[in-house]
Amino acid sequence: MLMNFKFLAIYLFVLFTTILSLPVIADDGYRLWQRYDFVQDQAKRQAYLANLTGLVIEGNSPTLTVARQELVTGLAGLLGKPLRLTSLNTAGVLILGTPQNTSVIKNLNLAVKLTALGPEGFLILSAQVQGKKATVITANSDVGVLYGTFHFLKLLQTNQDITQLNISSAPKIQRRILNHWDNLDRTVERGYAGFSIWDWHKLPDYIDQRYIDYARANASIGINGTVLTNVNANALILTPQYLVKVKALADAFRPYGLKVYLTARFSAPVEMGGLKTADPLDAQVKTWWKNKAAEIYSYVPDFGGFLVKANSEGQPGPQNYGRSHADGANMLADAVAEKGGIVMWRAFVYDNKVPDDRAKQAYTEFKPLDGQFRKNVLVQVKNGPIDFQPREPFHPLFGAMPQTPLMMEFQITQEYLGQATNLVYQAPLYKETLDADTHVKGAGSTVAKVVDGSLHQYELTGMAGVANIGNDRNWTGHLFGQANWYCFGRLAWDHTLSSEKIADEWLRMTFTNEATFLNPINKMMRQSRETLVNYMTPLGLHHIMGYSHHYGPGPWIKDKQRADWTSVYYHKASPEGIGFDRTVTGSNALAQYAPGVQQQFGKPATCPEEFLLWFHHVKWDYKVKSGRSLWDELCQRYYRGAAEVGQMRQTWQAAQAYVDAERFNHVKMLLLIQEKEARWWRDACVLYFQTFAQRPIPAGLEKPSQTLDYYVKQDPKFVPGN
Ligand code: BDP
Repeated sequence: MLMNFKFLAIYLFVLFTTILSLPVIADDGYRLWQRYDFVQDQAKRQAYLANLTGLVIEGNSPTLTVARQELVTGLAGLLGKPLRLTSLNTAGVLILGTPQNTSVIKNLNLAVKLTALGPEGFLILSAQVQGKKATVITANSDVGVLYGTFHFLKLLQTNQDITQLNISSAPKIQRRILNHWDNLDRTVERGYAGFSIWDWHKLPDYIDQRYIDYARANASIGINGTVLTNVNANALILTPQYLVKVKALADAFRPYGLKVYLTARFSAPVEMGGLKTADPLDAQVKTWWKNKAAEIYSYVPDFGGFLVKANSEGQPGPQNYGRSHADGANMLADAVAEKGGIVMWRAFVYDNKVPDDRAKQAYTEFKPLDGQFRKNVLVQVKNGPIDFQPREPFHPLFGAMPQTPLMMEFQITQEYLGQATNLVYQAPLYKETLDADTHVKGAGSTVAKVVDGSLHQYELTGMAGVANIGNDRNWTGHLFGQANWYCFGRLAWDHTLSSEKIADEWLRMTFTNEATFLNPINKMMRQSRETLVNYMTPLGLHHIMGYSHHYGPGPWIKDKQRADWTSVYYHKASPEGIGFDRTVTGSNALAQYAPGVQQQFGKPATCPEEFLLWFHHVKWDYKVKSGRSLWDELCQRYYRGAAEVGQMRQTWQAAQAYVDAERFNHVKMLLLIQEKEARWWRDACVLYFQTFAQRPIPAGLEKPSQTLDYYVKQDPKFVPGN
């Protein structure tokens, strides 16, 4: 009997480790980068085991409890052996806690190191503790310890050495927040990964495991806030019926350091409160919001605050009552200030009735308000002045509001980047904006320094990413969309990380540590955004996509209810040339930038070619840097972009041996769709612009298979997210 038992145990162990070590079992991508698969390299695994003989943890807060759970599950998967709680008498233990809750950590005298790390930073150290070798994960707060725990697990997931650790890490930006554009009926504005993950109908009683896994994933990359609802807001979320559901989510997220925020519909006092006005200077309105805030805090004591889209694209706002954005923001800020809440007031405003270049309007409205906002207001600015295009120059507000903390808004969901059928790794896009030089305090005044507060000594700092998450099994529709969620979090934590490093981490954790897989796929990811720019909007073109749903090409879009929602408004193609003159001879949007930027972008010869048609209207035979005419160059780029998607398919095909069949085929099929879409963009745009340029497609480039008329008549129905 005993023998049988032993045999069974060995059998189960072998079965377990074999299953864990199989590289090609099917996988639907649900586990994201938190797979914790068995470490294949035996020497590495042995070294890890020797340094992980047990876990010492004294604190038992909800946050430390989830940190312990994560370590136990993670290490069981990675090492095939459970991690036991132990005492300090053994060598090779892992010690987790803060100096406040763990006496041995207190005795290590880390105060100086810890002070520098602020409330969320962490230390991971190889140390001698009571004469024995140990690894210590510590911080000033439990959430810092949790962040350190995830970092430590990542070291194992990415096969790093853990014997000589001396890691200290702290976020450069305070508020690292996902913006969900999720509606209460579970549709997601510009969402391409199914329906909303918030199942409002079953909340508050049903806590889907997904909510926990969502919080775990966010904590693992340092995201500490989530706005649950669409910026095109519904006031219903502020009713008790929904606040009790919000509370349930907030409770589930709290151990992971993830705060909940809501969007505030500016007209809520009228719609729900029965008031005659929502005028921010009206005493009754102020009281209504104060009471509403107090009510929210009674459900969610650590509620983060409001995100507001006002007087933009038809949303109500203070201007309806002749008041300014500052009046509106301050009124809400006063309502949440007492409990430490903030207001994130969006600068995404433009008006069709204003006869000025749309790219100028946010600056025109907000710059004069600098210094007029309350201390707990952040103005949230999109990365570029139009709208999340494949490429835009940085928004001119960055650097222009020294007395108002500006928060970055990136779009993780790929509204204008091929939605969920295109593989586009966005770290290079985010980095391009963050590294851009505003020149406002001389060279080196990067956007990143504005956003992290170091340029203007902002007290509040933040970065928002419009989420690409839905209830698809793999969360993001396209498996590689996970890399964009991942890189957003990593860059919000530390904007100095390189796109390559972040992709390397993500690939190792998501797929494998094999160099023969990593090198080509990392390269493919880093190139993918430039590839997309080439087949969609090369040389500074922008906003030429399909109408309303924004899917596929639509450079011919004109005569719509709003000029600034058409394509011809932006490309201005004519028989002479193409491009939007934003210099002094045109809209002079360029004047909103510092002189250093103006000098560079002001002349076609010195303007970086990627922004040429953003700032200049250029003749078709203008000679670009390659020596080609503008027309020839435009064609070459469109063709290059589409051809590169073909190369991406080959690169992926060559990686087959390293990926399980399910995920391999998922990406493979999507790359085929992407290639078709890239050719569609290429052919439609080249044929359309040719009607103005009146020049042949350069020799050697294959002719489009269809006529322009064919492409114009394409009318995709029921595009998701619209
Ligand atoms: C645009 C989207 C629209 C959003 C808007 C915004 O098309 O759905 O509501 O941005 O950011 O890009 O408010």
